[in-house]
Amino acid sequence: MIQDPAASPNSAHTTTPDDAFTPPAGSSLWRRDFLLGAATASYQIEGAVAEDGRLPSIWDTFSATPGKVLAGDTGAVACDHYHRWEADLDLIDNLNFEAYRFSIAWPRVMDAAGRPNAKGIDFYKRLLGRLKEKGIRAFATLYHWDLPQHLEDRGGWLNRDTAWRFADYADLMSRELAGQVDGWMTLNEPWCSAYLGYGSGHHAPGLANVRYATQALHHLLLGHGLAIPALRANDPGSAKGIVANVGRGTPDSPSAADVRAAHLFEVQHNAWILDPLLCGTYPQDLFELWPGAEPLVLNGDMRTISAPLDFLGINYYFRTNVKSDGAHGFVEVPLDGVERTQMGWEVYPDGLRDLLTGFRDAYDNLPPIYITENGMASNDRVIDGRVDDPQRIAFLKRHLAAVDAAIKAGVDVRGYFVWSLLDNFEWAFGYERRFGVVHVDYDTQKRTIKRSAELLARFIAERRTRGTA
Ligand code: IFM
Repeated sequence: MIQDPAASPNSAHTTTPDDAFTPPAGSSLWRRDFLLGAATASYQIEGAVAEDGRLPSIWDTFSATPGKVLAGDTGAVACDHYHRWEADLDLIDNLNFEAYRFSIAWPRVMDAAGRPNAKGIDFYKRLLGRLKEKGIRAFATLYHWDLPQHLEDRGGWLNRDTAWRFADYADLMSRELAGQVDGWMTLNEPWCSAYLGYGSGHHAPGLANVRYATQALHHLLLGHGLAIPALRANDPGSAKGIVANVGRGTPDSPSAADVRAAHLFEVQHNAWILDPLLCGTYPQDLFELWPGAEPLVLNGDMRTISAPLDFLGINYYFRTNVKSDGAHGFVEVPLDGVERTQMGWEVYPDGLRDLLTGFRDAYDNLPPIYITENGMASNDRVIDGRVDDPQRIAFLKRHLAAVDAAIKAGVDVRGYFVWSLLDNFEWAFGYERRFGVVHVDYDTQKRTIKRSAELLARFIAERRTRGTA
């Protein structure tokens, strides 16, 4: 159902030329086949962590550990989406989003012996059924960081066996949900799972050793590579991909040392993930930064990891300005006088365009791309029943323009998902940071559509009538 929330009788807003979302004529965003959607993740929104047979995940354990998450917040209730999913899907529909990216909670759908948990699986069947009825395309991520705790107890991603357990899980889900998913995404941001989870300790499971990070990443990617053939066999009609968070690194000065530092930053954030997936090798420069941290790689692993993809999901948020650390690495030099978000992240849309064109040049076999996450946190408040979020409106417009620029430069970008549909549990930052285009009052669970969502919805509706083929 196409609706224009900005024009609803309850809306106090009128669209002004300044905040209207409308891209210029000639923008590829007018193409009706360029998907516009919203994204979420299970642990960040579902709550209901002990219901219907769900097992504990590493994030339940980590967030219950004092000092790990701001204000001691946990995902125990989150947005209570497990109980409110129908209303949330109505919201997606009313906002005219054409696609919904969500993740499946592994600990909800399998027991500790690897057997299916029918109640948990049914939740996702109902969700997918309703999306289909509404004509909203479904993009399902299999792993958005909520590893079952019982697998962590056996070494988690440091244990090679976890890759096979992940493949079993992918096999089960693609048999159960075949025909209902438009796009499968194996892993969300393996960089974060490996580096933040096992290298720096800022995320679950909270281990801090760079050698753990490279080994964990190898096993994550191996799990991805083992899952792809299962997804292809069980659900041939869907597209299969993976989601990488990517970072733009810029040199603090034109000196060769700083230019090299920026290169190393991007090796550590981007090539570490994309080279094995797209070329079947790890970038050797990485081990200049992290001497002695080469993972144990067995015969055939790299071939498995570099299985062909139907698409690549790219998550982009900010850039990092760096200089040489005087040895083999880089250090961040925060820039003064630049616009930042509630996260302290610099607003830098050109970084998205530059990374996309750079990947196109670096990888002959770059698959079609979806921007699977982009958005920003701001300290949004409900005032007189409405939420104005002008910084987000400008942010989204400028990043969508950067996507258009990349498309015009020849990069095959097929769609864009705003992060996030709802304010939600922002990992180590708890509920303080608000990324949603819909505000959530965590005391009452009331959802309030922010101005950015109204304007996006209005544009999508307009595109359905005035868009190009
Ligand atoms: O909230 C996260 C999401 O889970 C993964 N990508 C980045 C977002 C904002 O930090």
